[in-house]
Amino acid sequence: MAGTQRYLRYIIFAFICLLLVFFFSSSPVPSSRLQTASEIIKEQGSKWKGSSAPTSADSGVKDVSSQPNVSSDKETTPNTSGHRLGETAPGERMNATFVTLARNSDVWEIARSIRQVEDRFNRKFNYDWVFLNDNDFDDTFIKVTTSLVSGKTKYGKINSEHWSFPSWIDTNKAAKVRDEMKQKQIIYGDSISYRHMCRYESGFFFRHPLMLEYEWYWRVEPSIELFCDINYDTFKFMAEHKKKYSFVLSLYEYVETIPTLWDSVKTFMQKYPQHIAKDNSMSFLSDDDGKTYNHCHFWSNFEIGNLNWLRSQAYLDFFDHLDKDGGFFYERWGDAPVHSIAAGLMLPKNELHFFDDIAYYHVPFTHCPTSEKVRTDNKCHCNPKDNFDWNGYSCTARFFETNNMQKPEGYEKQQ
Ligand SMILES: Nc1nc2c(ncn2[C@@H]2O[C@H](COP(=O)(O)OP(=O)(O)O)[C@@H](O)[C@H]2O)c(=O)[nH]1
Ligand SMILES: [Mg+2]
Repeated sequence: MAGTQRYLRYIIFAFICLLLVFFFSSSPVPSSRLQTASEIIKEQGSKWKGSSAPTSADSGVKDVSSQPNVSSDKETTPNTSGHRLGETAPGERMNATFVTLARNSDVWEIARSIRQVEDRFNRKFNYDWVFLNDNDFDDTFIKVTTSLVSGKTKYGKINSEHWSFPSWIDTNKAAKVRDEMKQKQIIYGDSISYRHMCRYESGFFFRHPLMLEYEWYWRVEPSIELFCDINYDTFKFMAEHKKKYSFVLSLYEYVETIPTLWDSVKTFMQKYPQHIAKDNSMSFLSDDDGKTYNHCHFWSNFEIGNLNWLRSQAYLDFFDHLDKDGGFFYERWGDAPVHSIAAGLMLPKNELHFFDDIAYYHVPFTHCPTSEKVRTDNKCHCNPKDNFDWNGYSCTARFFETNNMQKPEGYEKQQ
């Protein structure tokens, strides 16, 4: 009997404990805990700027897309730009192509670049794309790139004569230079293939059989980004405004890679005065009227340009002259200063163009339009703080001064 009573006491005690635990853990009950599903939807709806909050008579879910102009909510901003996904721009196309030099191993990085170029520009224009390589492109490269490009894709192998040491180069001397540059930790200083690449981009890509049928090119490298919509035909712009060469970023070249380039340029100018344009951009390239090079150049990983100019006698004489001097191998001349000096000296300055509205990134620099209006009009997603244009290492201010162009509003704040 006493045992049964003890059990009863234990059970009552345990029951009281359970009641106390329940009381403290659930009291007081916040009213939000008791919201119904429709109330939750209503709350979410009022936080969503693009819609007006549903009234109590509503079901709680509204199809805002079917009534674009009826909202009284002043935070609603209807999209008034005329461009919609999937639209192809009407009108004639130019005789133009994208061109990319790449290895098979670059496939995923060039895929990223292509996707950006297509999304921001080429899905509306469907220009062709030529891929060049010193080896055969493999099936993966061809399959991936073909699937991404909206125009025709073409794949070319580079003639080995254009990707090897020319007969007049002393390969022992070149090897010694590479060793020295390696010691000095100069970027790509010990690379043979990088030198072939720079020489090829300087003197041969525009002569590849696949390129001969085109008049205009847009160079694209792996891993670039485009930040703004480009809603007009940039090739047509070049033609209509009589432009031959264009850029988005400019900077000072690493002097160790081109110690004698300007000497070679000066002997070219003496030998071929007929190739030098009267109204040239010498003040962009030199601070002492041509005695020395200030190392300013347009960054050639982005270029839109005229292939006939590169195939002109003037440019070919320029390239041959530089090539004979051997600096592609005895130093590490880049195609950026080579193209830039050629454009700066052999084209009248009004044939060069700065594409401010093509916002662009190639590691480690960004061009983001200074003007807020340009950025919003073109749906740009770059951070204006990243813009390199007015940085002390950029030459773009010098380009503006050479061409008496007015710098955009707000440039001082980005210096
Ligand atoms: N086929 C081929 N393309 C190359 C080679 N080296 C560089 N490239 C391409 O040449 C361009 C410049 O090379 P990249 O590595 O981007 O040089 P960086 O931008 O100066 O650092 C890119 O389009 C590369 O894909 C090479 O050995 N073979
Ligand atoms: Mg690159």
